[in-house]
Amino acid sequence: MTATMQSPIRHDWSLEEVEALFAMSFNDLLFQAQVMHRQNFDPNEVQVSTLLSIKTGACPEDCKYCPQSGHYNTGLEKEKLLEVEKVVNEAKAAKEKGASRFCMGAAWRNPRAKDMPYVLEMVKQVKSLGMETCMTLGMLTADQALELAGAGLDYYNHNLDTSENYYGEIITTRTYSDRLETLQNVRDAGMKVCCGGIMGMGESARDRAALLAQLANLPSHPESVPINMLVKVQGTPLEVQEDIDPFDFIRTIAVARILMPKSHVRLSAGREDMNEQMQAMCFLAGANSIFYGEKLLTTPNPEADKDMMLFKKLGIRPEQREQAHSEDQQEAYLHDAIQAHDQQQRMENMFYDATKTA
Ligand code: SAM
Ligand code: DTB
Ligand code: SF4
Repeated sequence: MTATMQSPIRHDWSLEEVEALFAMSFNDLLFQAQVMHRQNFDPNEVQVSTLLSIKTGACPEDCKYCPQSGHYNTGLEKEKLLEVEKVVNEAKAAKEKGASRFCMGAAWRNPRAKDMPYVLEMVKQVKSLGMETCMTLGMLTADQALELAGAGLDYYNHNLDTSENYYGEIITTRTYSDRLETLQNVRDAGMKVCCGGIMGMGESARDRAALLAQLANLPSHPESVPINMLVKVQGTPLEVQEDIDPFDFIRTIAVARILMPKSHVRLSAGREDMNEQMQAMCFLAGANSIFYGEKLLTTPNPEADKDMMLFKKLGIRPEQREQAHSEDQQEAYLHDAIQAHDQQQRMENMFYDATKTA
């Protein structure tokens, strides 16, 4: 495929156009998504991130899907903000198991001023391990976003979760525009955006199309687009929600790939309830990132060994960290430049220059 044949990056998708993609025959849609995927990525590489809950439960928000909301009784044990050292040890363990990005999540509406020094220190220390860093802490002011970016945070995760229309059915304690404002603050601070949603919350096909259109029509596409399948947790209002049809979930991944060709599309929460064949179809549809490690924030995720076995069966490799390459390259260039400079100095010292006066 030559570069000239690549489809342009668009930010002007109409809802009807996105619905038309969803309405394609399954095979045609998957083929189109796979072609798009191959134009932009190595189809056999998947990025792996590990998640850690740095502050668990007792959240003041009322997100109907969430086991951590203080509004519902899910039997979850609450935990205060973890110590920096504990977080860094978890990050080291994740790195040893092959994760290239470490994502830290807190059950907050937003971080308080007194929390900021601790989270900034976490970012600095995890980053110094050579990992990419990601945080999801709720809403951010412009100043907080700048502080996190200053500490070296690479990604900020803040999901739109569903369409603007359906949003009020799921969350009442903050608005869709609050979410868009945080996303803008993250962008303005120069961080990469991780933003997606949850499928299977009782939303319509039109809601799914509207969420993807909203993401694709942001001024810049999120670099990372998590597509979560609802994890039904006992005690939450969505505990009894009917399952999403697996083909509708795979279609959502494929449409996300087509709308946001250069973004990593993450096959996010819900993999515990998917068999290997379904996950393989999600990769075929263009998913190229997963959460890796036996726990998401509070709910189970497939064991790391099981994921490595699946990768082996499918001939998939974990994606290496981009920045690490460029940092190594930079170091190599610097080393070469210093050597060349030294060599020149030595040469200059060997010859007497008659044109120079003492
Ligand atoms: N409190 C912060 C916030 O809401 O922005 C950060 C943590 S919150 C748990 C991060 C995301 O996890 C949510 O936006 C939602 O998309 C996802 N999530 C939470 N519970 C989930 C569930 N039961 N199933 C699938 N995704 C879930
Ligand atoms: C995202 O989109 N999914 C992750 C991450 N961003 C923070 C969280 C999934 C949470 C699933 C429920 C739990 O484990 O508590
Ligand atoms: Fe709180 Fe985030 Fe859960 Fe909503 S999704 S209840 S904000 S932890």
